[in-house]
Amino acid sequence: MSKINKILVANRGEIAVRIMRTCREMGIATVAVFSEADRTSMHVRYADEAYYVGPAPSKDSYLKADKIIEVALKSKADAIHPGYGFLSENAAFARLCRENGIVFIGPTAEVIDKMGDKIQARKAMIAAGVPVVPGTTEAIKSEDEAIETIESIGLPVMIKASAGGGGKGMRLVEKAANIISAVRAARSEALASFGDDAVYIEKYVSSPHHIEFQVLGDEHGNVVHLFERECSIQRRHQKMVEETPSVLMTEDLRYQMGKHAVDAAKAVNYVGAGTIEFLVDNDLNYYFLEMNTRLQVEHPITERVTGIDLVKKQIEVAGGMHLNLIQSELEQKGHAIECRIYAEDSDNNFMPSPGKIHNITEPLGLGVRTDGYVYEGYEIPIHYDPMISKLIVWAQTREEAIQRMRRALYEYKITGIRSSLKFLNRIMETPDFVTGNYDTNFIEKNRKTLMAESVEELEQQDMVIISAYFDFVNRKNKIIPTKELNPANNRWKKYTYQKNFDRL
Ligand code: MV4
Repeated sequence: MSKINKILVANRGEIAVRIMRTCREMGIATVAVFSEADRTSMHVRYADEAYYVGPAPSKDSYLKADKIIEVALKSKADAIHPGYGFLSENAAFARLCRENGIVFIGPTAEVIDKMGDKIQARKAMIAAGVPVVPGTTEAIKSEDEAIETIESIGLPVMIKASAGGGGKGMRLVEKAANIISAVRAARSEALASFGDDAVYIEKYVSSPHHIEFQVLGDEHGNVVHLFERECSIQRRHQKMVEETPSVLMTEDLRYQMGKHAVDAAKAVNYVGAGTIEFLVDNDLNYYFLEMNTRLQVEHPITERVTGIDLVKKQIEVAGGMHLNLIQSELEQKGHAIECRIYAEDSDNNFMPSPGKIHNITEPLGLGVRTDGYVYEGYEIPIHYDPMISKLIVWAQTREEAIQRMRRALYEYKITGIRSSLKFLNRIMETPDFVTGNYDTNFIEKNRKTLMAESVEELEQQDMVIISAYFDFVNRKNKIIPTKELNPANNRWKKYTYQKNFDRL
């Protein structure tokens, strides 16, 4: 047992603030680290102490393991929380913490290593009786071996980098004639990206759902799962919307997958918060895909339906405490949805849109949570992830949660930069989302309607301006007609508000 009194948060942005909020509730002091580009960032303001660690590029600051350890020692932090991204799944960093007597809030370096190697992870899962996608259990040694593999498991297949994950270094092979060139391409891409050219082959699962289970483990061998998250709404391996429970799930399937998620974590003596990713096909067959050994971006929806603070649990078990959770007593209450707000232009090929936040008004009210960090006048740096906020809603039913999300998106205003707010609203209005009839092809399948600017949407934009204007006119108890549909193109006419303003 090690008492944790002070935590260094080796991260930035919304997740750094999220972690520090729990630290504050637990009476734990916080240490921030920041790069040149983050001098005015919210996590620096929020922390009890903050230390400069280097220039703007991540590799010179947030990825500088030695520098971060040095700050932890200097500030007498007992533990380091790595958040997600950056050093969160870096086994060498976890080892370095241990060697310096600092608690790494996460699993052991050995477990990070094992799960980071997708071939090793597959082997461990097979040994634990967890279903994996049919395919090879060793790295492909020769081109002949690749051909033999497709002869035994059939086409199509996916070639994947053992050191990869999250979609990097993947190749789909549909025709036998392409296998050799695909293996070569995957190998060289893997070598270039990860310094390791080991690849393996899996049977291709078409139109799968991405469903993941949250697990928690402690040093005393206790492991529970906190149910699933449906994460199929992604674009280029970038998640946009997550929800729990999954519409696809039955009680029986949840029980089976949950049991396998716990078996997976137990097989590697997992300590901390982790995620078991599954692919689920249309016949509800499910396969272990990979394990993420970190706190995930989408963790708040799990917190909302289970009532458990995942960061608090991470800190407790990292200090050697018992989990104190009993599987049979855990329940999913109601429905939670998360929308990720990116600083990007959804209507212009999702181009990043860094810049200064002119105005931000976040939604409030029943069942709404926002995990963000930007404020009025803040300039979003170009060097990091473009995600600026997460909007999480909860309601008793899925239908009500969707309505609440629409309401919250309506209230959310960000000016000065482009954001994905409009795009998210279109997702909330897409019939396949509303009915829950979607898989990982959702964005591609609904591309046309997701990109179109509907009349309703233009109306809503107009309403934004009108409601702002009402603040003024209401004082004189006078409402001026402010909108008119242009019959020529069915679009709302732009108004000269200034003129009306002058008349008052
Ligand atoms: C697959 C697959 C189909 N069959 N593996 C993409 C991210 C990486 N973690 C694994 N991925 C996939 N692996 C087999 N054998 C389809 C995907 C995939 C995907 C998975 C989850 C969520 C979105 C996805 C989008 C495209 C492809």
